[in-house]
Amino acid sequence: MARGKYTVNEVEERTGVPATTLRQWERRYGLPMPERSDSGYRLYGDDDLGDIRAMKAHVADGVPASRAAAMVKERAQPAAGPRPIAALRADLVAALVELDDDRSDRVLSEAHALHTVEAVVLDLLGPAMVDLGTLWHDGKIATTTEHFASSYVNGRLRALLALAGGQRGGPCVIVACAPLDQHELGALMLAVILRRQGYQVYFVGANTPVEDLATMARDVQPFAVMISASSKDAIHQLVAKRHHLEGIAPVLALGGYGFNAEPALAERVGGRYLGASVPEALERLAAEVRKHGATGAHVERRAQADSDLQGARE
Ligand code: B12
Repeated sequence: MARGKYTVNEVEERTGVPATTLRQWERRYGLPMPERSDSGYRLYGDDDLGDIRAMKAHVADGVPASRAAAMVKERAQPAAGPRPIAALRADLVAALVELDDDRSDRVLSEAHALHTVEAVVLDLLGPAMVDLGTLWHDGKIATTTEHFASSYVNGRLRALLALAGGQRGGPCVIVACAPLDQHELGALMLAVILRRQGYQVYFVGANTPVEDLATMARDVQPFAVMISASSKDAIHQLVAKRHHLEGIAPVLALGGYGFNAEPALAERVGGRYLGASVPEALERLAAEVRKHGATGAHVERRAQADSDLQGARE
């Protein structure tokens, strides 16, 4: 027998929550999720009524609707161990959609208490950005909301990058985005994880001119230059200027949304596509480090340059 027995108007009458609000809660927070009749009408059950009343009470107490929905869902689930990343991700997305940075901070504090930095970065912040991108792409959130969320996540990632320290002894890597590419969050995530693995990372960020990148590489002598590109346009910028990238470092690694869609384009830039997932990319990078035995050479060269400079100053 079907669980749903009340139409949306009947639920409005019984709970006092307007039908428009019920549909909004469903669209935004997935609560309640009524069944549908054969002709597509919403049919609510007694459990749904209970959830709606609980939600209404929380909202009347001043709890933001997204948090209220999360509280009702939590209550509906049997008490279990730590909240999984997927639940935290939904909560973070809801908080950012509400432009609520205090609540976003609380979700992230919980995430850091329960999970590794790698998991928070790659399984929570990254997918949350993709969720927000989908909401924006589908016209469900405003551009200002997407910018707010990007800027919030950017701030958190930069804090993590700073916390990971300078790692001056490790193999040196420059992380940059392709020319005209403003998407730097993926590259920033990569930079955080690289530092935590002991690499000495120079994070250059968005929209980096290739000529300047080549100049910088001559100066800091990196073991790898890692470039992120999120679109075909950005990749075409790299292809057009590929002569500046030749021999820029023992490893020229390419990645990001654009290369994930078409890995073969990496060859046209003269570099190597390391894979869509950061752990996979880092495994391949580590294999290159071992193959070149380059850590020492590059680090020593840099140390020599530093001490020459020091000598010149004395
Ligand atoms: C946030 C965002 C923005 C923000 C960026 C803010 C910032 N400071 O970074 C802003 C508002 C600036 C923006 C602008 C635009 N955006 Co935008 N944006 C996004 C969004 C929502 C999230 C991007 C993100 O952070 N993803 C999460 C990270 C984790 O994923 P990632 O970048 O792929 O990175 C992962 C891996 O690829 C890997 N990785 C990344 N780099 C590298 C490098 C190496 C070497 C390696 C090994 C691995 C690696 O590590 C990361 C972690 O897993 C995406 C949607 C999406 N689905 O991604 C659209 C998206 C990327 N944007 C898109 C578009 C079209 C635009 C605009 C053209 C929109 C416009 N009309 O103005 C402009 C372009 C601006 C420009 N010149 O670059 C499209 C791109 C489509 C395409 N391929 O051409 C997307 C996919 C949205 C869509 N579905 O249409 N955007």
